[in-house]
Amino acid sequence: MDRRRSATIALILGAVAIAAGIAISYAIHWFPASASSQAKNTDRLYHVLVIASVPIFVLVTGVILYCIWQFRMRPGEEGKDGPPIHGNTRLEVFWTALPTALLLGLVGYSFVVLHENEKKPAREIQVGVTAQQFTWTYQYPSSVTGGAPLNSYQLYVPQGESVEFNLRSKDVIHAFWVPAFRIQEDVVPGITTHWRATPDRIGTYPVVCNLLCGVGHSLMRSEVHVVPESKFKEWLASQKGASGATASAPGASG
Ligand SMILES: [Cu+2]
Repeated sequence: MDRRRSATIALILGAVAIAAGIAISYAIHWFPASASSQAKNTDRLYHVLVIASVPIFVLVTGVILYCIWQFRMRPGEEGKDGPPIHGNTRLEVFWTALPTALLLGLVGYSFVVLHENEKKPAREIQVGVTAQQFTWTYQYPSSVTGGAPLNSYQLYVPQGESVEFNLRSKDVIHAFWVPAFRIQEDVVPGITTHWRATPDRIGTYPVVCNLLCGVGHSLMRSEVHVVPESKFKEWLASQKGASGATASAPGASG
C-alpha cells in the first residue's frame, strides 16, 4: 500500500471516529434535567469541551496505535536500537503552539460562561439557606414575603426570577448542590457564601449536600420546587402565620 493511500485511509478512519465520539456525547443524556438558565450555559460549555477534546483523543490514540504497529519489534531485531533522533523544531513548535492556543481559547470561553452565570441581574430575590447536620432549612426575608420573615423546611422558587441563595452553616462544612441548576457552593460555618440561579423550568428537583459532613450525610437531601410566580405567591401566603420551620415536616432530610 503506498503512503498516500494509507494516509487517506487514516484520515477517513479518524473522521469517522471523531464523528462517532461527538455523536455519542449528544446521544446519551449524561445529565439530569436542566432547570436554570445557568444550566443551559454550563451544558453548552460541556459540549464545546467535548467537541474540542474528541479530535485530540482520536489523534493521540491514533498516533499511539500507529506507532505500536509500525515500529513493533520484528523477529531478529531483539538486539537492535532505534535510530538516534535529535528533535524536530518544526514539529515541536507545532505541538506547543496548537495546544496553547486551544487551551487559551477554552479557558477564555469557560471564564465567559462563569462570568455570565454569576452576573448579578437588575431584579433578584434573596433566599437564605441554612445547613445543619443533617438537614436544610430555608429563610425568606420580608423583602420576599412582604410580611414577617419565613423559615421553612420547603424550598419554593418562582420560575424566571433570579434567586440569590445566601448560604450559612450551623456546624460543619456542607455543600449546597442542585444538580438540575448545575451549580454547587460550599456552606462554611462563620461566613456567608452566595449562589445564584435563575430557575426556568417548572418542576421539583433534588437538593443534595455534596460534602461529607458526618454519619447522616447521605440523608441530607431536600427538594426545590420551581413554580409559576402566582403559585409562589400562593405558597408564601399559605405559610403565613405558620410558626417557622415547624410548619412543615422535614421529610427525608433526617
Ligand atoms: Cu451536609
